[in-house]
Amino acid sequence: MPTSSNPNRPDQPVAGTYRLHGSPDSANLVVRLVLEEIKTPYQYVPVDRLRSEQNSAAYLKLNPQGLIPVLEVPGQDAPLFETGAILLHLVDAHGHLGPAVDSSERGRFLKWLFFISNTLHSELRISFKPYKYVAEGKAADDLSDGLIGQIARSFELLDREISASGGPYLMGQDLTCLDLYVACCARWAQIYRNEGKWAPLGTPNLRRMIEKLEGRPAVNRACSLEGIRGLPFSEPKPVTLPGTTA
Ligand SMILES: N[C@@H](CCC(=O)N[C@@H](CS)C(=O)NCC(=O)O)C(=O)O
Repeated sequence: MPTSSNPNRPDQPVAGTYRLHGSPDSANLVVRLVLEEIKTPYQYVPVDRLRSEQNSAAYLKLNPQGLIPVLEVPGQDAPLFETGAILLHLVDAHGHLGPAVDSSERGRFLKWLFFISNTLHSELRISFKPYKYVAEGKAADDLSDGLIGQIARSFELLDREISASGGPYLMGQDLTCLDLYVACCARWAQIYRNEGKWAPLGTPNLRRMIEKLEGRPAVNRACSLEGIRGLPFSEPKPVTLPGTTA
């Protein structure tokens, strides 16, 4: 099953095909995991963060925030940005990795999707770049450390929810995009500016879930395409490809 059409020529759009704009191990990882699980073709368009390409005039037309990822979706009147919105669109468009609109599980799914996007992912982003908010040095270190304490509490909530749903996933028996999103957050909480601050040791249900994901072929394919080596979630190592440090 082809997963990435015309991967070598992202400058040549293929009609009717998704175009994912991203840089290695950025938030596009979550979208790529979902696209690979859905087994739908897509083109990957690299954004060079070392050259700050996300702030170029061309990229700002796709996402005026200058943030990665963007997904261009055939049939939509504008490119999609915001990871949570992209996931929700893909789940609904493909009827996969999340409950249907009329399902009794839909509300539970939505509340955790918004929690992961609005709280967990947002706090992680600030913990990586506290100097955007306070002076670099002690203030930035304190902010980043304070956030990781809050992030640890969010992972504990998610751990309890996996237990309450019966596991092995957040929604119970079925894998959803929530699990893939949480696993990426667990990855990022252990590396980059957060090295050594948190590990999924006191969250056994979460740990089992991320280890289970590491056995999935689609997860391994997506991670390999992002330049991620080894166990991506339980023993993450930063990627060393260009464009990953900004
Ligand atoms: N709320 C956004 C956050 C996306 C985000 O923070 N992207 C980072 C990469 S992981 C980015 O583009 N950073 C570039 C920059 O800050 O200039 C989403 O969920 O998509």
